[in-house]
Amino acid sequence: MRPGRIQEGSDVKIASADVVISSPGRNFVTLVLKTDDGLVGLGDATVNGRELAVASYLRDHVAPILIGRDAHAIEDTWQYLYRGAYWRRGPITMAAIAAVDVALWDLKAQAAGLPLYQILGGRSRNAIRAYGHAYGTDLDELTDSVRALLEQGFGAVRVQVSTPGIGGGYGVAEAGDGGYEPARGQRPVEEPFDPGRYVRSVPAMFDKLRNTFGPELDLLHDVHHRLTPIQAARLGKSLEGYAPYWLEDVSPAENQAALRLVRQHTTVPLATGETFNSVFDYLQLFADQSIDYVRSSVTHAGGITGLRRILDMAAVGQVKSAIHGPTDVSPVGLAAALHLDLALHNFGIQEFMQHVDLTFEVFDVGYSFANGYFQPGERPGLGVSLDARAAERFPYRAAYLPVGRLLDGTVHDW
Ligand code: EZ4
Ligand code: CO
Repeated sequence: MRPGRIQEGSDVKIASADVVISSPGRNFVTLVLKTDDGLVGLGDATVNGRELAVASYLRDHVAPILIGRDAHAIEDTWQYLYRGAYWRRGPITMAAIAAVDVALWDLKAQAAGLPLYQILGGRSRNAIRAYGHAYGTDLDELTDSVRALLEQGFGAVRVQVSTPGIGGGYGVAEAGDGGYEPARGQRPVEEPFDPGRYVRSVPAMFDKLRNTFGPELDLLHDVHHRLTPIQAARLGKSLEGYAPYWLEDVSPAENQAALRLVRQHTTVPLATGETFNSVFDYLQLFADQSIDYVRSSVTHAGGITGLRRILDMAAVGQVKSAIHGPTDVSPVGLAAALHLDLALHNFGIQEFMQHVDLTFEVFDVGYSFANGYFQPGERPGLGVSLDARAAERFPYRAAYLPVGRLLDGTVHDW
């Protein structure tokens, strides 16, 4: 035996690694791995507004070293890309690793002839509860938007409304846009924000919705990193009577101590982590018991291998999953989330923002949604395929998320 080399891997090798960038409704970066015995595995590597950076990372630096590797050695490949690069973590690196990881899980499950959730441990539940996105430029529009989701069967709804006197607002679509986000334009648009007016307006939103829809509906709200810890603590206290399901990203969460302060002042459940990409981003949050839900996506947190590591650690402190599922996570990334959701013990809820119809001209999916719940489907692997010829009809278009500014012009969190 040659020291330092794994000799007895499977004899299935990675034969090719291609990156497909397409924009059926919004930009997606998809890694396509083929094995020498003819299977095709897919991984999502989409980083919203930075798509070409992760595509280059994969094409220029990862694809060449994947060819010829054992297609079944998932953990070894994960560690090889993570430790082997020397430069660890960060959203671009971890999205690239995620794409490789998910494509390898897809291949392994296909080779076994099983849907991926079976390889991850099998069902821990019958179905996957999801929350939808409601929004409005005023409370009446928001109420109509919630009603539309109730008609689709959702029992949990994220609610966002424009701040009176400011307009716009995170999570609120412009008229005729057909949905908030995707990012758009050759340059970021700039949006105003005022913390005082915002914090005063949110209780009025919850008041209206609780009065209209009663106590049973689960109401979620995303602050999108915009408050200081003490502002966030005050907002949490002011909402307790309305029993929100959670407040998300109340303050910029790279300051992990901030959430300890918020926690000391409110019993409103807290969710964070969609911008995180590693278990190390969560260590203090878990140690302090300052969050209730992990919001990382499979796509941005090192794939199934990376996210499962985070969620197993979360489980020790009764923290649950709430896997990120915006439209900038592709159907491949969403399918990976759904297989993990079904298999995890500490599942909480799954985000479902709903891709536009155009997206499904490129991606054929085996998952389904009905009456507020998802099923990942019973196709072998992830259950998603990509039509490469259709993808060519939708070339990349530069598109950026907005930049936020306070009313005096200071750059703020968006
Ligand atoms: O703004 O995915 O909870 N969901 C979110 C998302 C994020 C986008 C950023 O790319 O906050 O909609
Ligand atoms: Co969010």
